[in-house]
Amino acid sequence: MKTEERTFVAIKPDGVKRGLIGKIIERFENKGFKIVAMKLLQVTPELASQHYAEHNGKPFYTRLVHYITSGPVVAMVVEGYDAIESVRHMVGATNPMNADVGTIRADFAQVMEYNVIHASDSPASAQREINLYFKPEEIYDNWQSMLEMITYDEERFQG
Ligand code: 3AN
Repeated sequence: MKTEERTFVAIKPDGVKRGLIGKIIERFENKGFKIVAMKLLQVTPELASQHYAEHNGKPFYTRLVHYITSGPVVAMVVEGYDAIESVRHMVGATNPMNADVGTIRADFAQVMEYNVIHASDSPASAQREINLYFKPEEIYDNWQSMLEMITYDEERFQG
C-alpha cells in the first residue's frame, strides 16, 4: 500500500560529525513520516562495498567507501505515503549545487562528496538497502503514529 511505503535513509558521517542528526530527523517527523527503525552504526568496508556495489569501478568509488566508513552513520527506515519518492524530494539532488533550496542537501551541504544524507532511489533499492542494514526484528511498526492518523488516514476524514 502506498501509505505504508518504506524507504532507507542514512545520515552520513559528515552529518553525524556536524551534529545534524536532530535537525535532519526533525524534517521527517515534521513531514508526518513514521520512523520504524533506527540505529547508529559504523559501516564496515564490506557493508560499504555491498551498499555501493553499483558504483564499484567508478573513479570516485574508493573515496566514496572511505567517506561512508569514516565515522558512524545513523541508519533509518522511514515509512509513509509514497515515502521513496517523497524522501528523495526532501533530500534533493546528489550534487548540493543543483539541489532545490529547502532540501536537506541544499540547506546543509556544499559538495557532492560530502552530501550529508543517503536515501533509496527506487523500490528495489529501498528493499535491498533495508535488508542490508536491518534484520526484520529490528523494524518496529506495530504502533500507530499520531501523525499517521491525521496526515493521510482517509477514513478519518470521510463523512
Ligand atoms: P544519491 O546519493 O543521490 O543516490 P548516487 O547513489 O548516484 O547518489 O551516489 C552515491 C554517492 O556517491 C553520492 N551521495 C555521492 O557521495 C557519490 N557520488 C556519486 N556520483 C559522484 C561523482 N560523480 N563524483 C563524486 N562522488 C559521487
